Amino acid sequence: MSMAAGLPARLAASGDPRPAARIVHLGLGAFFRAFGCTYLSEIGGWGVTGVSFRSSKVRDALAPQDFVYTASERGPAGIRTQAIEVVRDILVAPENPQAVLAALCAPQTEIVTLTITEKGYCHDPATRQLNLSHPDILHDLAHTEPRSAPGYLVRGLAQRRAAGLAPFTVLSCDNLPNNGELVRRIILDLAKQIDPELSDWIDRHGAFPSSMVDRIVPATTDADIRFIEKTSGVHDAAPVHHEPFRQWVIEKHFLSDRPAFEDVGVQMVDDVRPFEDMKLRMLNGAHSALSYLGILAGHNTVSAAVADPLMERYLRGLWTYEIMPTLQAPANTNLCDYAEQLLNRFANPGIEHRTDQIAIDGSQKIPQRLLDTIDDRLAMGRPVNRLLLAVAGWIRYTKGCNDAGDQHEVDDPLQDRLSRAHTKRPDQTVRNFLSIREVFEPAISRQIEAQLIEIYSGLCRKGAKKMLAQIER
Ligand code: CS2
Repeated sequence: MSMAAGLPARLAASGDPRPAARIVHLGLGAFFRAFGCTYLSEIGGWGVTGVSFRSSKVRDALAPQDFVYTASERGPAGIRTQAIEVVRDILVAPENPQAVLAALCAPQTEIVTLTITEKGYCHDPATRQLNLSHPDILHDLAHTEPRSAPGYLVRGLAQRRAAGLAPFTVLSCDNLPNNGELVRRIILDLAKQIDPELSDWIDRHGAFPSSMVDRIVPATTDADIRFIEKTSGVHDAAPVHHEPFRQWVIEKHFLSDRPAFEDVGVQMVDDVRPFEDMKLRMLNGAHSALSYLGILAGHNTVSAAVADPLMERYLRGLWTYEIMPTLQAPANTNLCDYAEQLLNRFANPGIEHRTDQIAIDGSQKIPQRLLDTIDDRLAMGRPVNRLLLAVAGWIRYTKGCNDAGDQHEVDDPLQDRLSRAHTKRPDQTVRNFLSIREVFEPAISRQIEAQLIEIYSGLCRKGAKKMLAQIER
């Protein structure tokens, strides 16, 4: 351990040759650093230019250590830490939009990967259409220096076209169904507003493979930074940690050269949908349910929530009776085994995954995580009571306090609308929520109204624990 003036040495590059940046990643947060970058690190030859849309925090932390950071796997077998050297630069979009456009337009940029979160697509979660009155989209229509991720993609593609370059492949890695098709439509719709010929060019020459991504990555805390310092003697200002499990399923459709994904266990498929539906509904749907009901019942982490026998029983029922019957199992996958594996992953004591981290942006997550499943169940004429308890849990959570009366922040792009929807009368509150068109489509609202009012009223009166205990009756 090298110490200068009592301080641990700063993490630095190993000195091995580092790959040139051929991928631009929009939205470089802990998830992609602990997921995509670990795959790329094993594949070799593909470096990444990261882009941050809001804060300069990750860039400021990583620039002094040459964008090298540690990724620690925490699982039953202990902790395994590796240095990841694939990130070559991080650009902070609001500081220098031209630098981001230049990276997108660089001839060596072949792929643009995205983890911009659900709200980054500037679409209506219920209809999955670009929201043309979104303030960032209005801005991007009027200015050539964009603010939104779709704006950067469209302006970047426009510059490539003008320079006589081929488009880049756009690879969405967000938890949205059909994420490739979604980003394609959003880009084409925005491009059409700017220049219909540009939209045609992108449609003819672009590629938008969908992908399913999966690894549980909690937010990094100061304690994690101290832990790395204590165990390795090196100061890493922005380490990431993650569970051992990872799964990446990508559609084969790329424009040009791409990393040899299959060499490191990535599944390259023709149709990612069965994988996406399984993961979004079973993992993310359960995550959202556990997070809202868990917060109401006083559980701060996913592992604490699943250690509660009421929660575990509810979760098993949710998967077995309400979610799994809506799914077509992907090739070589047994849904019961998948559920069992999920429960083990959620219980991982090495991963402190906060329920309030998952609770963020519920209005953007509920449609694909819970409402699509409810829609399918209703079409089958089958019960949806556990799914509705999760939706009711979200509504109750957005009141800003748990069952014990402890206050919490609600972080959501529709936050004002959500807090205005709360009234003293549970039935009116539910009606107000169901009329939020960005989240609930009218057809589904009509069908679930009466039962949701009943469950939500019960949740307000009795609390989450009692509702979890009686849900099967
Ligand atoms: C979580 C996901 O924060 C959330 O909403 O449900 O980030 C989840 O941990 C990942 O999708 C796991 O792959």
